[in-house]
Amino acid sequence: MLIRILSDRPAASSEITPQSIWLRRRDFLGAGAALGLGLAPAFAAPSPYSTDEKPNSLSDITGYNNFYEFGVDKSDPAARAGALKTKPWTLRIDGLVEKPADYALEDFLKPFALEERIYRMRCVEGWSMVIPWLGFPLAEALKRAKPTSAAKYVAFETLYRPEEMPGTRGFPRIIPWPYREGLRLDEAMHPLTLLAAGLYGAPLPNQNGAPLRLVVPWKYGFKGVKSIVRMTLVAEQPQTSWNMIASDEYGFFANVNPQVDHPRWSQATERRIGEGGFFAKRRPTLMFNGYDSVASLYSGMDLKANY
Ligand SMILES: Nc1nc2c(c(=O)[nH]1)N[C@H]1C(S)=C(S)[C@@H](COP(=O)(O)O)O[C@H]1N2
Ligand SMILES: [Mo]
Repeated sequence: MLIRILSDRPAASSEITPQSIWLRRRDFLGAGAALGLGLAPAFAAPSPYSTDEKPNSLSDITGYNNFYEFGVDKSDPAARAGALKTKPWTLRIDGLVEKPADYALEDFLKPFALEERIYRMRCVEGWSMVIPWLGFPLAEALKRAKPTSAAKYVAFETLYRPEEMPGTRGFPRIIPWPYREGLRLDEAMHPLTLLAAGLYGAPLPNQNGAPLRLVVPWKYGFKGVKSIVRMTLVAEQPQTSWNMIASDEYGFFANVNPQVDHPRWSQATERRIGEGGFFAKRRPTLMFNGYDSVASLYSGMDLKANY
């Protein structure tokens, strides 16, 4: 399924308007599926989970990134993540599961059908984008690993390979590497939560977290751990990088919430990347980034205390 949808080459921002080609290809594949040609179902119909908002351009998505392993500027990942070697890639699933394993990434991906999901993404810094991911629900991968009844959370780790990651070599260390994130098991099992292997119909560019990254659209972007090498099922809430650095600014839940300000700025509005210039109007930020179906995960919880 992967090879059927993905060419071997990541989307490159140097290509001429690849997003317009992508839009035409989607029409074409949709028509093909309607004719019973058995084309990739991912493109047969828009996912009910997708937003109908216009996706950001490929150059915005691949040129304005946070990936601190490659530097703290938004342009650093595009300039420096080319050094990251993503083949071969091993993914470990361990902890409280019946089937712990080290997978070669190709083997890990084989059972899953990639689906296109166009998601709104909101960074804690106050900007947002719309990104056409290619991925599959994390729940499917977790079910295969068979979490035991003791598993309550999933802990994620990014690759830590200083030779290829200039942002990890300096002092002071910005982040206690490897970059770590976590989800409560019910959040991890929610159908909106994706493991993404691609965007705009092609494999993930390195700066977006190749070869596999997490996407949780109702949470601030920092929960979306990139270039994952390990997922561990655990009983206790795991440590997460931003929570370790500044727990008063970045909580474990990190649900998008316009009513809970960051201690240093308001979260009530956001700037959509690619929209107008300096005077472009900011948009109101929506509770759970507009993904209301997740509200039941938090019923009875004080979302001001659990930010
Ligand atoms: N390993 C790692 N993952 C990371 C980050 C990072 O610095 N390192 N930054 C996070 C933040 S703050 C955001 S907003 C998103 C950005 O993803 P994108 O560059 O694909 O838009 O990645 C998240 N995942
Ligand atoms: Mo972010």
